[in-house]
Order: sequence, then C-alpha cells, then structure tokens
Amino acid sequence: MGKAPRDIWTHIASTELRDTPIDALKRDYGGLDVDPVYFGADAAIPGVEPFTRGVRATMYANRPWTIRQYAGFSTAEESNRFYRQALERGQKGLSVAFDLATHRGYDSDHPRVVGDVGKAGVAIDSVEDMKLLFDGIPLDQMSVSMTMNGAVIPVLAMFIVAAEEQGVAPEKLSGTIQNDILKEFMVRNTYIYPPEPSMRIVGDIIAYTNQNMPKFNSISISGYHMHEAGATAIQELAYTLADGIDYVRAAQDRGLDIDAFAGRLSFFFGIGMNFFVEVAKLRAARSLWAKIMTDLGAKDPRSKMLRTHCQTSGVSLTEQDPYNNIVRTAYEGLAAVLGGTQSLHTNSFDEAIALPTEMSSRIARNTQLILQHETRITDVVDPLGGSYYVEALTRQLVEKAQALIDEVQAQGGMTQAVQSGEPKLAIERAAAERQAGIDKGEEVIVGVNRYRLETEAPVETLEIDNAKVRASQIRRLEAVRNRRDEAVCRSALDALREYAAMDEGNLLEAAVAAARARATLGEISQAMEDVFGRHDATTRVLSGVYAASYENDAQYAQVADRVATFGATHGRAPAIFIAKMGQDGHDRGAKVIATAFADLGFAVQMGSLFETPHEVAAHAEQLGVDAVGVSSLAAGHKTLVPELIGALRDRALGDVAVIVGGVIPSADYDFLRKAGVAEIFGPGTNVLDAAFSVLSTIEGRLSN
Ligand code: 2CP
Repeated sequence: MGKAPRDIWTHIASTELRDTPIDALKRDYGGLDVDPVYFGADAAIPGVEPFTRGVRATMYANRPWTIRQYAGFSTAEESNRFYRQALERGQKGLSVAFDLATHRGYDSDHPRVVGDVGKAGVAIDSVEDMKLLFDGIPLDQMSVSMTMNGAVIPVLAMFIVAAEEQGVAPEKLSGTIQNDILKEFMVRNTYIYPPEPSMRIVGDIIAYTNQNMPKFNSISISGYHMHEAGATAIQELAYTLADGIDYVRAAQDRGLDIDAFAGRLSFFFGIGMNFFVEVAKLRAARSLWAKIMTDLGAKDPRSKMLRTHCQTSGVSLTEQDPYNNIVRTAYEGLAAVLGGTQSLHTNSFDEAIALPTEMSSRIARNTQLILQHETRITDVVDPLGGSYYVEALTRQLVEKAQALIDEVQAQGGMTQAVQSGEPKLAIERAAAERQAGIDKGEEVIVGVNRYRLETEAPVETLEIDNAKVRASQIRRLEAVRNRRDEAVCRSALDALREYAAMDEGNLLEAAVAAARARATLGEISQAMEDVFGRHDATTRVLSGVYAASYENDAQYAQVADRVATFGATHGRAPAIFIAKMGQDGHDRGAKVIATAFADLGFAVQMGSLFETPHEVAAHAEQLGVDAVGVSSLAAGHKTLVPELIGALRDRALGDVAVIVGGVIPSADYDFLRKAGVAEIFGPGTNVLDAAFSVLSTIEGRLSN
C-alpha cells in the first residue's frame, strides 16, 4: 500500500520548514483548533505533482507570498526614493516599470519619444541611470523584477553591470525579467524586432542566466496582458502555457537540458472580478503545466512547478466612483491568494485615471498587508481545495484550455500562431463581446452602468512633468557620451552587431560588455536593429462582432439608423481615423471602438501603432476623414494631442474633429478642450453613446 497523503505531505513540509516542527503551524482560534492543511478523498497533496493545490507543501503557513508592487516613474532618482520608502513600509520585493521609450529601445533624446519619456515608468538610458535606480538597495539581498521585453538585452545588461559596480556578482542576483516576447506580438505591443530574432533573444537570455545567474528567473510567461486585452480565462490559460511550450523548445533547441533551466521559468497572470474562476484558473494552470513539462521530458519536480506572479486587473478599475476600485482590488487580491500565487501586485484605485499617488499606493500595499496579517487566510494551505464548485471549475478549465493548447500545437505552436494573427483576433473578439455585454447592462459594473453617481468628486492625481524629465535625461546622456572611451564603446557595439549577424555567440554577453563601456540603451538596441530590422505589424479590424451582440437591440438600431441617414444625406458614410500615437501600444480600447463604429456603419480606418502626430495628420488628409479618434493610455496626451491639432491646422484640416479616449485625468479635460479637442471619452464610456455623440459632432461641423 502507498503512503497516506498526510504522511507524504508531512515529509515534504518538514523539508520546507527546516528546523521548525510542523505543530508550530497549528492554530487556536479562541478554542477552535486549526490544522495547516486538510485533505479530502481525492488525495491531492499541496507541494506534490501536479501541484493543483500549490507548489509548496506549506505555502503561506511557512512563507507568505511576496508583496511586490510594480512601480517606476519619471527619473531614476525619483523612482529610487519611492522604492526605498515602499520597502520601509512593508513591501518585500521590487518590480520595475520602465517608460515606453525604454521599452521600445529608444534613448530619451530620440525624436519619436518626445511624449513618452518618464511617463508610464522610469526612463533608463545608460548604466548610470540603472545605478541611480538601485542606489542604496543591496542587489545581493533584494529580489528585483523588471518588466522588459523589447529592449530586454540592454536593460538586463545594464542591470548586471550596475550590480557589478555595486560589488555584486551575477550569481548573487535574484529576481525576474519578463522576457516574454510572444505575447507582445499578440497583445502588449512593446516589441522591437520581428518574431524570429526576438525568439533568439529569449533563448540567449535563458542560456546566459542558466550559466551565470542561477537565482534569477529567466522569464515571466505572461497571461496578464491577454487578460487585460479581454481574453477569456480559457484563452489566457491556453495561450500563456502554449507560449511557455515554445520557450522551452527554444531553449532545448540550443542544447540546454530541460531540468537545468525549467526551474527558473516563471509565470504571470491577471486576476479579475470573477472570483472563483480566477481561483480555479491558477489551480488549473499549475496542473496543466506539470503535465506539459513531463511530456517535454522534465524529470525534476522543480521543473514542473508553475510559480507565478499575479496582478489585479487594470481594466476592472473604473474612472467613475473610483473608490470602488479599492474594494474590487481587495477581492481580486484575495482570489489570487486563494489561488496560490507566489507574488502579488495590487493596483492603486486611481490607476484607471493616472499614475498612482503616494496615498493610493499606500492603500494598495496595505490591501496585501491586511490580507497577510489580519485575515488569517495564510494559516491554512489551499483552503478552497475540495470545494465542489472550485474543483469542478478547475477540471473544466484544464479540459478546455488543453483543447485550445492542442489546437495551437496542431498549427505548429505559438510562434507560428502569433504570426498568423489568429490568437490576437480571438482575444479581440472576446473583448468586443464583453464590451457589448457591459454596454447593454448584462454585466453590471457598479458606479458605471448601474448606481452611477450624479456628480463625481475629483480625485487628486499624479502628473509627471514630461518635458522636465526629458531635459534631465538628455543632460545625463550627454555627460555619459562625453565621458566614455569612444573607441572601446564602438568596438563593443560592433561585436554585438557581429553576434547578431552571425547568428552565434550570446547577445546578452556582448551587450554586457557594451553597457560596461557606457553604450546607451538606444545604441545597443540599434546595433541589433541594424541586423534584425524593426517589426512593423499590420493592423486588422474585426467586423460583425458588435452587431451580432446587439441583434434586435433598439438603441443600437437607432444609432445605426442615424449613421445610415447621414450616408443618405451626404452620399458617404461618416469617416473616422483611429490613431495610436507615441510608444503607447495598448490597443484594446482602440480596437473595440474601431470594430463597433465599423459595425454601426462608420467608415473606419485604423492607423499603425507608434505613429507621430505628423504621420496621423498626413493619414487624415489622405483619407479625407471627418474625425480623428485618438486612443491614449500611457499619459502622452498632453504632449501628443496638441501637436496633432497643430499638424492638422498646418494642413488646413482645422475642421477635422479630434476626439480623445482612454485614460485621461479629468484635471486634463480643460487643457485638452482649450487645445481644440472636440470630445473626451474616459474608461467606462458606453460605445453606443460615444458613437451617437461623435456623429453629432461631425454633423455639427459639416453644417457650419
Ligand atoms: C516560498 N519559498 C518557500 C516557501 N514559499 N520555502 C519554504 N516554504 C515555503 N512555503 C521559497 C522559494 O522556494 C524561493 O526560494 C523563495 O522562498 C522566494 O519565493 P518565491 O515563491 O520564488 O517568490 P519570489 O521570489 O517573489 O518569486 C516569485 C516568482 C517571480 C513568481 C517566481 O518570477 C516573480 O517575482 N515574479 C514577479 C514578476 C513581476 O513583478 N512582474 C511585474 C509585472 P528559491 O528561489 O531559493 O527557490 S508588471 C505588470 C505590467 C502590467 C506589465 O507587464 O506591463
């Protein structure tokens, strides 16, 4: 007879606890005796393959999850001050947010990033910035996660060199680099190079960290951005794990032994408001991954453990009645923890409007501290294990996600699927369907489509003086370029370019030498771009999804009729160009609007990502549109929108209505209106209302 589940568990738990006796984990709640774990008839054991009940036997009873808040803004000095304060106040690990210029491989003085520098994260141009970012933070003790995918080579190289100059060798570094490029092509859009060289970069990083940084997680395979783009739980699970399969294969293809590197693969999921589905999603993810890794040849149980970071959902936050977001985030955080996450970020309540303030970040951090210290949910491992509902949901997610993974595998894997654009379209379809459900009131959002306030009190928001940050970055860049040995720097960059061209040698290794020689982020990135080129994605807009969701809906029919009447009167449909400017790649909102407006009868054209205001004005002229709809989610609106209006006027297109949608603080509405913006739509806008209103604006302009 095999060992009893409790005996197996006790054996593993004792290893995790080292010298602490297991009985130390028992609790007495005022006369109620509580054990650290409970078992059912199914014999599923926490800490044992397939890890459905958690990757550790003792889970939070021995060590709680890491409170790891994602932050970074303006300059390295400012972000460093913020990190140090957060660590003093209970945060346990760092998670760096970089600005979009850095993500896309541009130095702060590049003309394409004027509106982006320091806005949605910290600007990093050289090792000098990286050293300031971690000043006074011992990198041999603090685990540092960095969200970087496009410019992953220069950023990781600069991190390694900054640590080296702090006296910390690479083998002592612990943390995680996101390094997940496949989902960038699907949803997040901060890629630089085409898919194939991008996959080589991922492989080089896994190989380098495997060799030199054994405590560092080489990748954070991310479903979060799919979740935020509107993916269903099944899609998020399946596409993320399918991405994981491709990364494992890429590393195996370069001769690495799966058990040598797989223990340092990590994951990242989004946690939304469907409480039990989110709990079950994490349980299902672990069980699916254990099986996938076994099939790929893993033997070591550590290779089969899906360890994950989670972040509460950004799109579940509302601009309306924003204090509700504190409650939403607390429930989402609870779901992540009951699902067994290793590390968690809880959003600040004002993040649907702007970057968090000190006060809102404190509440977000305290949400986790309260979960950890006050609720007592850390005392028992997988407390929902055995719930009829949660177990049934877990089984169903496993089954349905597995079927979708099989479909992707049948198409040749995720790298192939991403190039076909299919997963992206499937997620966009799910997003449009969900938006229609919200607009119709089928899905209730408190304070938005139900119980809406008559008047909203303004919330204090943080604003970054982007021009000031840019000026200070440019000064530092000049100093770095003036002080370095130009010949040494050039030859390091040439070596990197050669590695890229020869398709051999490790790119990260070459970039570390270049970073040491004070090559800038833009230069390191450009050296590889010289060989790989820059990826230019084609934008596709779905049709029919919105119309199908609104079949027989009276309000939809009314707006569609008005659009048709416009067509009959003017002999053409009202025409709108949907633009994404600057380095902001968040395109869910823009895609939903494009799909819905096209279904309603508008003539919709959508631009490429990352355009400049002048490029958008040129499209508007060429297409002869009535309106330009700007979608802005990365805080570039105050720089980019006035520039667009100026560019339109320069082309004598002053009567083209400029409409702005996305994350716009209400404090900026006046500024934008004075600059000439016709209408502003924040998060939570009903798409039919928006279409009605845009049509009225266009008609108003034409009749003047
Ligand atoms: C954990 N440990 C334990 C136990 N639990 N030991 C004994 N008993 C236990 N019960 C040990 C682990 O084995 C590990 O040691 C150490 O404690 C740390 O635990 P961990 O679980 O590995 O936690 P972590 O260091 O915080 O790492 C968590 C992740 C990592 C998920 C593996 O990849 C991570 O931190 N990811 C964060 C990613 C992130 O910040 N992303 C931000 C996304 P050993 O290491 O010795 O085994 S930004 C989002 C935005 C929106 C964006 O992307 O755009």
